[in-house]
Amino acid sequence: MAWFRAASALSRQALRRNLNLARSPYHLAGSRPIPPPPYRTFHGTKPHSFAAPIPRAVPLSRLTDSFLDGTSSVYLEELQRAWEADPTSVDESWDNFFRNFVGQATTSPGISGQTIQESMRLLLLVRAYQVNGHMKAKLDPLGLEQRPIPDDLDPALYGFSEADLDREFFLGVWRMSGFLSENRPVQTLRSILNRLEQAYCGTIGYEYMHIPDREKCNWLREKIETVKPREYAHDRRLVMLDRLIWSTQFENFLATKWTTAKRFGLEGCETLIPGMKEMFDRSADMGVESIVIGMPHRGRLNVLGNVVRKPLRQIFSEFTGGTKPVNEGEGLYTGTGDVKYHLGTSYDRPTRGGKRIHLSLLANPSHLEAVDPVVIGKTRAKQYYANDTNRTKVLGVLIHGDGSFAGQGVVYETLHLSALDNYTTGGTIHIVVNNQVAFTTDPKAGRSSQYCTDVAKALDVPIFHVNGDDLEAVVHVCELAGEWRQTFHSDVVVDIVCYRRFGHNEIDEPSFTQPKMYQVIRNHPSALNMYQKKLLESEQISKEEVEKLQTKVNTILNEEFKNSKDYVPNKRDWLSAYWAGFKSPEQISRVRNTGVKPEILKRVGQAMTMLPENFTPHRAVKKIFENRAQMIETGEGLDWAVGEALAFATLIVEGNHVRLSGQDVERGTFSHRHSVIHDQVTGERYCPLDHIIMNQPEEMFTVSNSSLSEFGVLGFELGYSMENPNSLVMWEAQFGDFANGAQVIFDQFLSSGESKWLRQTGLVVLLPHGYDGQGPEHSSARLERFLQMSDDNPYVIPEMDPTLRKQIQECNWQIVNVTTPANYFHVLRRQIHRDFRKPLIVMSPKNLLRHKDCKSHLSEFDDLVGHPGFDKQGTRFKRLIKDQNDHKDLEEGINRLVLCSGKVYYELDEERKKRERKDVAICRVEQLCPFPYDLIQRELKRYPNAEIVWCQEEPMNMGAYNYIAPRLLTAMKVLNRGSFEDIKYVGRAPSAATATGFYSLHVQEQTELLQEALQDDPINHPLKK
Ligand SMILES: Cc1ncc(C[n+]2csc(CCOP(=O)(O)OP(=O)(O)O)c2C)c(N)n1
Ligand SMILES: [Mg+2]
Repeated sequence: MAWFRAASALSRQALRRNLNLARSPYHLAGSRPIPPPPYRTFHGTKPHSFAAPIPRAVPLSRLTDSFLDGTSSVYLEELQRAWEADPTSVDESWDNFFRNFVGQATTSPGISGQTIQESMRLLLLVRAYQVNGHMKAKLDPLGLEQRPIPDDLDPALYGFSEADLDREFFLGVWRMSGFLSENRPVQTLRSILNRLEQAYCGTIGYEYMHIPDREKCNWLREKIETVKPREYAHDRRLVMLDRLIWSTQFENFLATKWTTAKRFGLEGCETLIPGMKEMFDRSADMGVESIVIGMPHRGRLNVLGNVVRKPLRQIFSEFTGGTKPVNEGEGLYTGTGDVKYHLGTSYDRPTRGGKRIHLSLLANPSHLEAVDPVVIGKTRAKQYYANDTNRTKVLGVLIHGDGSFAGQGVVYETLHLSALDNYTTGGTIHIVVNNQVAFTTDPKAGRSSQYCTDVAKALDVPIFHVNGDDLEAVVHVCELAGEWRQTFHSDVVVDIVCYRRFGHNEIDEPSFTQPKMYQVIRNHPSALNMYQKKLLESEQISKEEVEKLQTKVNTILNEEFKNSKDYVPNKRDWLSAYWAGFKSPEQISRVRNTGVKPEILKRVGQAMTMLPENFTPHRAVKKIFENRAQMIETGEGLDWAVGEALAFATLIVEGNHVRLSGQDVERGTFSHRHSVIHDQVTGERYCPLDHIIMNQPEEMFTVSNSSLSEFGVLGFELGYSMENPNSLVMWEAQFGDFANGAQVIFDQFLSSGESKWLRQTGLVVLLPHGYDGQGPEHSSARLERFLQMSDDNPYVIPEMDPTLRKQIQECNWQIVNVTTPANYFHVLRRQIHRDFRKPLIVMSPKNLLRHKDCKSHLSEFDDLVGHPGFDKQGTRFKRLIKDQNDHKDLEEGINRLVLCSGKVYYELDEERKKRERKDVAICRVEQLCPFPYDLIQRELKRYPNAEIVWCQEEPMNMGAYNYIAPRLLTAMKVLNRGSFEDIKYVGRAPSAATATGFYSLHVQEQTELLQEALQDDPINHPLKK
C-alpha cells in the first residue's frame, strides 16, 4: 500500500505541474502541501461543490486495466511521445490504446478537441475513485465530524471545470470493457462522475485497490460498478425487515425485563443480525455447511438467540441466573461457570435457501480478540475431519469491535495464519461492529490508522465499509463477503460503521466522556425506524403488516420468557458428536497401559527411519537416520527424538491424527527432530512419518513450522485440539520463555477453559527448559507459573487408589518434566489412551536430547511382562522414577532422599557416583502436577531415616519448589515424617532474572548446588542458613 500511496502522491504532483493548475471555482479541496493528519473518524464528508446531478446509470463493470498500473501522467506522456516516434516501441496494449484513441478522436464529432491528455486524466480520475472513493462515502450514521475529501477525487485536479460537465468524452479503450466503453464510448463528464459517485461514494466504501491480483479486482469491480444499483425484491425486503425487528426487539425486551443487568447490547448496530443471517444464507447457497463463530461481548446474546438460534427460553433462564443443571446424578459437574455473555453453544439453523447449516459459537474470555486464533484452529480441524479439502464447507467468522480490532496484536497474528498451508481455512470473514468508540476512548486516541480495519490491508483482502444505518447496504456487503470468500478462499472484512446507543454496558453513563456524540445519538432514529419508514413511504408494506410482524415477535419473546421460568437445563452440552463416551471429571476413567506390541514398535520404527531411494539427505542427517535405524534394530540407546517419533507413529497406526506445530519444529530448534528432511540436490522434502501406514491420509501426520507468533499459533492449536479427541495436537515453543507471548491462552483458555466452559482439550505444550548456561532468556520456561495455576489443593491428599483415582480428571492440567525417552513416549500416548482429555504442559529438554545417559531401551516401550517398563499394572507413564539403584522396600541405611525433576537428575547422579555416596537416593518427580502423593509416600516409607531434600536448578522463587513444598509436607505429615523445616532446599538463591547471563557464573552456581545436594553434612533448611 505504501508504494501505492507514494505513486498516487507523485502523480498528483506531476498533474499539478503539468496542468499548471488554475483552480476553477469548482475546486474545493484546497491545496495541502503538508499532508493532513490521518483521519480516524468518519462522520461524513465535506460537501463537494462539484454537485453531482441526478445519476444516469452507466455500468462500470469489467474494467480490465492491464496497462493502467502506472498512475503517473508523466509516465503516460512519455509513453505517448515514444509511441508517436515509434509505435512498436511501446507495449501492444499501449499501441492499441493510442491507435484507438486517435481513431475515435477524429471520427466522433462530440469529442472533437478532446486531447489525449484529457483522456488520460479521465482515466486517472476513474482510478482515483476506485482507490479513494471510500473517503467520500457516507459511512457515519451520526454524521458528526467531517473528513476532507482527497484531492484525487476533485475533477479540477485533472483540469476539468464546470464548463466541461456536459462535454462528451471518450473513455473507452480497446480491450477495456465495462464503464470505460460498454457500447458507450462517448459519455458526458457529468454522467461519468455520477456513475463513479454512485458506485464508490454511497453508503458503502470499498477498499480493494491494494490487492495486486487483477482478476480479483475485476471481480469486485463487476460487483461494485454494476449497471443497476442493487434492488432487492419485495419478499427479500420483508425478510430483512423481519430480521431487523427480531434484532431490535430482542434488545428492547432484555432491556425492559432486566433493567440493570449488563448485556452489552447491540443497540446502534442492530443491522448486524440481518447482515449475518443473509451472509450465512448466501454462504450456505454456495456450499458452506458449518460455520464456526468467534465474537466479543457486544451483541453476543442477540447473535446467540437470533443467528445461532440458541433457544430463547434458555437465554432468558441463564439471564435470570439459572445455569446449573438440576437433574440428579451424572451431569452435575458444572465447573466454575462463566458470565452469560461469554458462553458458547452450537445449533443447526435452517437457511433461507432451504438448507441446514451448523453454527457453533465458541466460548471466549473477556480478553478481546483472544478467541480469534482459537476459532481459526477449530475451523481448520473441522475441515480436516469433514475432508473439506477445498475448504468450502466449513467457514470461520470472526466478529470484532473497532477498538480491539485496531489495538490487539493477536488480530494481526491471526490474519497472518490465513494463507499458510497448514493453517489456512480458505478465508475468514471478519465483521467489525464499529461503533466508533471503545468503552470511553475515541478512535483518535485509540489508533494511528485512518480505519480501524487498516491492519487487514497487510493481506490481499477487500475491506467493505458500510453505513450501519443502511440495512440493505449492510446486507449487500455481507452477501458480497460470503461470495468473495467462497470464490477466492481468502479473508474479507466487513466494517459496519455504527454507533453505540447506550453506554459501554447498560449501567454505564456515556455522556461523561462523549457528550456531543450522545446528544446526537439521543435524537437519532433506529435503523428499524428508518427501514420501516422507507418501506412504508414507498408503499412496499402497509402499516398493518409492520404491526403484525412486530406483534408476532413480541408474542414469541413473551412466551419464551414465560417458559424460561420452568426451563430445566440439560446436562452439560459439552459432548459434541466426536466426544461421545468421554468422561467428565465426576466419572472415573480407568488408567490404561500405553505400552505397544514389540512387533508394531519394530515395524513403525523401520518405517520412520527409512528414506526413499534416490533421495539425497544431508550427510549429517543421513547419519542420524542410520543411527536411528540401528537403535530400532538393536533396541539399544533410543534417544529423545526416536522416543517422540515412536509415540507419533504408534498413535498413527492406531488411527489417531497427530499434529505438531510451532517455530522450526520440523527440524527442531535444537536440530534433533528432523521430522522433515530436505534433498540436498533437488530441495525436495520428505517426511518419514507420512509413510507409517498404507495409504496414509495426507494430513494424518502434520508437522509444521509456524509463523513467528506464540499467541496466534498456540491459540490456533488449542482450537484445533478441541474438535476431536482422537488427535494428539501439540505446540512447541522455540524456548519455553517465549510461551509468555501467549499468556492469555494459558491463563484464560488452557488452565481454566474446562472449568469455565466445560470443554476439554488434550493439547500438549512443549516448553524447552533447563539451565545450561544459555542466559536468562533461554533457560526457564517459568515452570512456577504453570504450577501456580494448577488447582489441586496442596493440603488435601485426594483418593489415590488406582481403581478409584480421579486425581488427574479433577485437576485442571498436568505438568511434567520428563527425563527419559520412554517416559516421554508414554506420557504422549497417555494423552490419547484415556477417556478424558486434559492439557499437558511438558518442560521439554535441551541438553538431554543428546545426553549419553538419557537413553531408553526399546523394551521400555513395549507391553511385555518382565520388561523394564512393566510394573504391576503394565507399561505406562511413570509419574515418579524411583532411585535407579536396586533398593528394597525398606532401606534404613539411606541418609538422604533427594527429590528432583528434569535434567538436574543426571548431574546429581553423576556427582553421587563421583562421591560414591551410596547412602543417597535420588528420585525423579516426572509428573509434578497433579502431585504423585502415592508414589512420594512410597519412597518416604522406603527411606525412613532419610533427610528429605528438594533439589532444583531454578532460583528459589521459581521452579517447582513453592509448589512441591506444601504438597510434600502434606504427604509427610500423614506419615509423621516431620514438619516444614524438614524439607530441605537445594537450588539457586531467589532472583529477579531467571538465570545469569555469565556462563562462568552459571557453572559455578550449578557446581555449588550439586555439591550441596551431595554434601556429607546434613543440609540446613533455608530458615537456618
Ligand atoms: C484484552 C482486553 N483488554 C481490555 C479489555 C477491557 N475492555 C472491555 S470492552 C473494551 C472496549 C472495547 O471496545 P471495542 O473493541 O470498540 O468494542 P465495543 O465495546 O465498542 O463494542 C475494553 C477496553 C478487554 N476486555 N480485553
Ligand atoms: Mg467500539
